[in-house]
Amino acid sequence: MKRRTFLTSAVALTTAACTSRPRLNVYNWSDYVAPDTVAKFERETGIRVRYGTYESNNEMLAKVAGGNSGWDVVFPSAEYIGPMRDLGLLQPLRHEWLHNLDALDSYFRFPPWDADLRWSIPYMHGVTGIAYQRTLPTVDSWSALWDARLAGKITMLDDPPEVLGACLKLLGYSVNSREPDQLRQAQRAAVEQKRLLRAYLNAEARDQLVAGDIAAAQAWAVTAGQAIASAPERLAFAFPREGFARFADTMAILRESRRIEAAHRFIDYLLRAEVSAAIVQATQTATANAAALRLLPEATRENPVLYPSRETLARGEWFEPQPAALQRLRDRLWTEIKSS
Ligand code: SPD
Repeated sequence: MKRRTFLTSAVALTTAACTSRPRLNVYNWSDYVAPDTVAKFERETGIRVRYGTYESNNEMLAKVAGGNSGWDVVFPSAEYIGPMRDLGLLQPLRHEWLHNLDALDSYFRFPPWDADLRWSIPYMHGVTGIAYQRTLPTVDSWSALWDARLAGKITMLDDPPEVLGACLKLLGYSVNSREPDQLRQAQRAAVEQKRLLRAYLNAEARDQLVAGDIAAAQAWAVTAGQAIASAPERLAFAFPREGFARFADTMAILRESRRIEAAHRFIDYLLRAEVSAAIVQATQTATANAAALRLLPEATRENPVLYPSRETLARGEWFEPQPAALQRLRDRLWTEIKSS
């Protein structure tokens, strides 16, 4: 075969392969789908998925902020939706392609951060509290994470709003405080705490809790729930009496995406009650999907770490986006905490 003919055939073959097998790039938190969720979607739709995971909003944002990351679908926490939209990073959603929207719990159908779900679809939710070893005396306050007797066996989340939020709550303030003086007091509490810390950890805290290397950890309910499921006799979760943050992680499509239809198909697939229920069973998360919840066994629906009572939840606060100047102050305080 002549070189020119060969090249033409190779290009034709490659083009055929690309057009016959559409692709989608999905970037999600770790442990947020069941082991077979993506493979089943690929089999059902013929869409090939490149699936990557991250451990924090900042990690995701750092990748996608430039607008040419190559990812299509991401899972930002609720308070990141407004800022990401304002930075032009998000694609408006086409509800006519989302046939399973009615599966959502009525609260999450009209959430305060994106009331008409124009930019994001709620996926999972939870609270941030304290995962701890049952051998400790009563843990019911953020002050447990400042207990010098636990030095070297305490971890905090590697997440600026969460750490500042816990410090603000310890001091009796809102996690969303916009008072520079309160934020500076919170920073001092974080710096003072640092000498007691083993590390700032997100998902990695789970295995260390199970192994007994961590005595008490600031943890997302989902991570704590997974750890507790592995060692229920040894681990427990506290909703601190001073109050705590609530989080909702959402599904969104990046403005840079050239695979908008496939991206909507993936989101709609995750909204399907059976798919969502299987994810919740496999990952021990709290879902925003009411239809999925109805399919789950009572023990899952009534897991008090994932689905606490209305009274307990009333002590929580959703994170809110911050005005730009205060966000810059918070970023600076966090950098100083990390480098102190
Ligand atoms: N492994 C999944 C953990 C998801 C936690 N999201 C929490 C966001 C808090 N702002």
